[in-house]
Amino acid sequence: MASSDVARHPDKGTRPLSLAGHVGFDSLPDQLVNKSISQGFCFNILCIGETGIGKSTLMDTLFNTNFENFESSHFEPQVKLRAQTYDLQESNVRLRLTVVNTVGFGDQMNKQESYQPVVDYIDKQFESYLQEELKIKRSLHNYHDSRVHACLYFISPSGHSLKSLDLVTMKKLDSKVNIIPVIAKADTISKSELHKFKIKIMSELVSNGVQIYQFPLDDETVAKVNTTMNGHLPFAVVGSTEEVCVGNKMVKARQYPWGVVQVENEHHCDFVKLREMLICVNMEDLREQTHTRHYELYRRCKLEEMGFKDTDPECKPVSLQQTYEAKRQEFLAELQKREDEMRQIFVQRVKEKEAELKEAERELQGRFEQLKRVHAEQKSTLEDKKRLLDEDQSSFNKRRAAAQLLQAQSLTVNGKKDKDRKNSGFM
Ligand SMILES: Nc1nc2c(ncn2[C@@H]2O[C@H](COP(=O)(O)OP(=O)(O)OP(=O)(O)O)[C@@H](O)[C@H]2O)c(=O)[nH]1
Ligand SMILES: [Mg+2]
Repeated sequence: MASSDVARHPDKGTRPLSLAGHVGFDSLPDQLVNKSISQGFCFNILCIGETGIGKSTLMDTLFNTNFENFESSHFEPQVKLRAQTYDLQESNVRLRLTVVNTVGFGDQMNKQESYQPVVDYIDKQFESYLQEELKIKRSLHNYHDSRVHACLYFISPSGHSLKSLDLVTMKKLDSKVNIIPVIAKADTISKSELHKFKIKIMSELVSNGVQIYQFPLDDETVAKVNTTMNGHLPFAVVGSTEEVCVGNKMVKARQYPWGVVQVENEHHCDFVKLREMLICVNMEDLREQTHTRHYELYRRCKLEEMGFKDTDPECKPVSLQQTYEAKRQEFLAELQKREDEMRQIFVQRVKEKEAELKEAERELQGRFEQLKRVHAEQKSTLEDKKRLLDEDQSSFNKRRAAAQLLQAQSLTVNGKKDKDRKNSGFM
């Protein structure tokens, strides 16, 4: 082999080699196409827009069918999302399409939280995918991917400016989904007004830092058309499933007393541009951007929230195993710390309780001592009283005995006197 043939690749240590004959791996792109066709595709569109702005009509017009449509009332207490999935087929390509519609968007008096259900819906689909990816037994090949690939944001054809609800919602969503803004019911606005309105919308989006989806320019086969189409954003669309006879052809159109607005006529509106860009040219890029940009961001934030990192503080690479082990140690240390704290709290409580009990015991002892003292004092008082009583009694007894003696003596004396008197009488 010539030395020029074995020149090493400067970065990866690989070297280009030429083949002496046909091998067959040039069929890889065809294999990929065949596999994709047999697997089928999936695409999910989210339509955000006020009630009755023309979301369902545009979807029906875009996919040339009649999806299940539910007319919403203007009295929904809060914004909801309704998703419906359909299996479509065009020649031998199967497409599982999910259309998600906002219900009650912009109908509440307080619109501050109107974007939240939309954000939650998008995050929920990312979360489901992440959970599937993190499973031990993954089945991503037959997983129904419900992540939103494209968000059609319907702007009311006021001709004035974007509403603050539009700006806030798009700002909240631009890092989560590919936003394609469209001016709805563009047949209700004059051509010159529409031109100014488009410029106004784009400048408002730029000044508010809202990142809308840009048709990609990296694939040179579509770079030219995508560059042109980026300049037409936001697309001014008209939807209709009604067929009207124009010339000798039946076309989708909206018929008015003064004329006919043809949906697919590029002089009348941008419907064809939207269909081309969304379905024919960039559907795969929308799917890819969803996976590589928006989902990746969600995944990264979620894993970082969970404590996973690619590098340590010294910027050295850290494996999942190391992160897991570090987290486990951190968790165990935290657990130990909590256990120690709880033990300390327990000991402290026991000490406090013991002190409380001792205090109560001391109090009781004090009261008991006092009662004992009172009791002793009362006892000695009573004993004093008893002694006095006894003394009184004994002196009384003495006096009584003396009185009795006196009495007895006086009786004896009187008796003798009587006897003497009697004796003297006889004499
Ligand atoms: N002038 C005009 N009217 C339209 C257009 N698209 C839809 N409409 C009309 O607007 C009304 C509401 O259209 P829908 O497609 O049901 O609107 P929606 O946004 O799906 O409504 P909800 O699902 O109830 O929120 C219907 O009467 C449509 O015929 C349009 O491009 N131009
Ligand atoms: Mg609808």
